[in-house]
Amino acid sequence: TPTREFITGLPKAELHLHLEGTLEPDLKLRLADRNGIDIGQSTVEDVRATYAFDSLASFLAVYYPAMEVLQTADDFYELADAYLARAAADGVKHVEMFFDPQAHTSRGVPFETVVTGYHRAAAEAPERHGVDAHLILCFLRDMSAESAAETLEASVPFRDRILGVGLDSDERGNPPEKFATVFARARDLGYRLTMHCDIDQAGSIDNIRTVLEQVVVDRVDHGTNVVEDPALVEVLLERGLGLTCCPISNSFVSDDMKATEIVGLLRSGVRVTVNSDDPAYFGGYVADNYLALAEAAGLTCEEVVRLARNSFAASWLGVAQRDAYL
Ligand code: ES4
Ligand code: ZN
Repeated sequence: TPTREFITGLPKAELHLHLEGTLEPDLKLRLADRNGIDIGQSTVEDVRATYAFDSLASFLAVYYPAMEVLQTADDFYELADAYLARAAADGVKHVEMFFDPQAHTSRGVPFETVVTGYHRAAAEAPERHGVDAHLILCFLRDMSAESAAETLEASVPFRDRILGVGLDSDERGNPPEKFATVFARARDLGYRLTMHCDIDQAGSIDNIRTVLEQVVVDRVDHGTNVVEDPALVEVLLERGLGLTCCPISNSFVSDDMKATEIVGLLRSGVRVTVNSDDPAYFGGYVADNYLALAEAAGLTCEEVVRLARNSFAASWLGVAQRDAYL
């Protein structure tokens, strides 16, 4: 069985990581202090005690208010730089990181401030951490399609700093087709497309069908419920489409890691990848996620190598760069 050292030593790409989900309690306290914001907790233990969830809704109820401590471009820079240092320690060589501009613009922080800070960290990452880093703009699906459209237009002056767009937050009642027009426009702007089809959310198999057949995307975030429909698994196989699975996150928002489903898909040849989602909140960075899945499902070293290779194959690196890792 693969050890932590074996997993850390494998070059990996991380493709499902929310920058706002990397806010560790110590940085949260430091930013709150620097910006004069009372968050109601004063020690790392107190903050960590608020990071206890048993559903997506209970997680999001802690996640969004915590972002108040992020105010300046330097704050966003420090958050992303700290994550990139941590990812490098796990053997991550390439990362495509989600960020939620509407969670900041809706409380008065300009779009430009967010992108400037995050992009500076991404641009410095090859030299500082040996990591190639890119940004994916996520729309909050529980906000309106009009708000997503405005956010997309706000991104246009920064489009050379953004690799693609995604869709996150509360999936219930907010299916992919709500954003069909916005995603069509994003494709025209040259962005790559991905969407969350979360674990066990109401209608998630219907939403997976929609993103394969109607609002067609270049990757699917989570998507593990696809096991419910073998015909859709066939579509994933035909297209070589990547799934960005997050085992430890699953165990918080669902009843378990979904190891059987994830590994079943891997063994059927689906381009399954392993990622950390919101590591500061769910308590595991990417190597922890590989290790948890390997232990739960009895993965061989060869299968762990396949997961790592899949992460580059499912990335949006150019073909030449990608092949250097495969
Ligand atoms: C998220 Cl676990 C999860 N699901 C949906 N949206 C999210 N944003 C950050 N983490
Ligand atoms: Zn996610």
